[in-house]
Amino acid sequence: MKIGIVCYPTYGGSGVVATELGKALALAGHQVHFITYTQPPRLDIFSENIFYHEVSVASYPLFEYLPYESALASKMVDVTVNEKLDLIHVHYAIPHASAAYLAKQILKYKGIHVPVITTLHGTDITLVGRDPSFEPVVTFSINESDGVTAVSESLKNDTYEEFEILSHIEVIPNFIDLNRFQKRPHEHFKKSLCPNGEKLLMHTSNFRKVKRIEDIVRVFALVRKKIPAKLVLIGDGPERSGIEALCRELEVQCDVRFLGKMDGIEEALSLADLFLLTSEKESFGLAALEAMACEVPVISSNAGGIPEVNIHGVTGYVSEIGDVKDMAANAIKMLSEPILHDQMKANALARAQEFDIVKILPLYEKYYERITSKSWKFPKQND
Ligand code: GMT
Repeated sequence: MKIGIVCYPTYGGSGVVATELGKALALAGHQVHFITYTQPPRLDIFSENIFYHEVSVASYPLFEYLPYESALASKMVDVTVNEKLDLIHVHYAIPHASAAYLAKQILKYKGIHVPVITTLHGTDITLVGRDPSFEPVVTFSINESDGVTAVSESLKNDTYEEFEILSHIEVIPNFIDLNRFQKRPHEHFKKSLCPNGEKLLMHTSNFRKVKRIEDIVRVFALVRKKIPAKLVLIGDGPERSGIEALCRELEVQCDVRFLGKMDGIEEALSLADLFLLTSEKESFGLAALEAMACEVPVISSNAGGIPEVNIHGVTGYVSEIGDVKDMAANAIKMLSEPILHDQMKANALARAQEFDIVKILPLYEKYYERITSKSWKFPKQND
């Protein structure tokens, strides 16, 4: 199949899922055309089946806001016509689903029909998409997609609750490449971070408000009162300077390391004794799954789809959003009972294996077949 993938070329989240999906599809023999405004960070391989088409927006003094959506729709038209795409798969509804709708209408006039699949990832529904400045367009473009998937049951339910959706939403969970994400014990690195055998707590994210990173620091401060521990925070974003200030206020700054944005995150995750994810919104929690694949149990909130990934009492513990005391108590319990900790590490890995890309890829392929076969096709002009 010839598949166009539209996504945000960002570290983490929907961009990573889209990129990894495209790479796996290419490996399975499909031809994959990425359409984004810059090369996605994880599109770091050479493959004869992977193509990259950059969207550039011409600037003009009149444009206070660059019309990215129009440029994206034009690029989708161009790639569909010239590469004869069978399908366009857009990740994150805003503005990809509406740009795809526009591209589809333009292609119709050229006698070409290309089905569009929209994958909902989270904040496109639970946060940004609900805003009145986007809601009508999001609702319309979801309903006009030929296929719609959500990355968790929770996100599917939120979508039906928040929007007037007339179409079926298929849940296809996020996945993990277990060849890449596996425990790689580098004890000398651990020793440099935790020279006196301290326990290592870790978090990775884009440091946005929804992640409630202040809760992570507060949990850590409580844990550190009982157990010698260090905290490593990976990633960067708008909340970082406030979090640095909080570390100083709680007098834990000497035990907290900020590592910034990292490639090869699995190397760092492998060192952790525990992963923290305290978000107030999280449609899935890919970061937690990546940690679990590296045999790291998770202390998390119960936001959105997190409990579908982190099983309470099995792969870690789940607490109410903001219940810092409960999260800290669970972390202390886990870290002070070696048998329990070891069991949870093994359970975390076993749970992660259920999301192995090898198991999830065929779900996408079957879904693609279903959507393309039900779509009526215009005869292609140059075939
Ligand atoms: O977590 C973020 O803020 C990034 C965001 C994105 O859209 O890139 O991530 C969302 O999609 C990920 C991949 O499907 C999910 O694992 C995250 O849970 C989801 N984030 C939120 O719902 C806040």
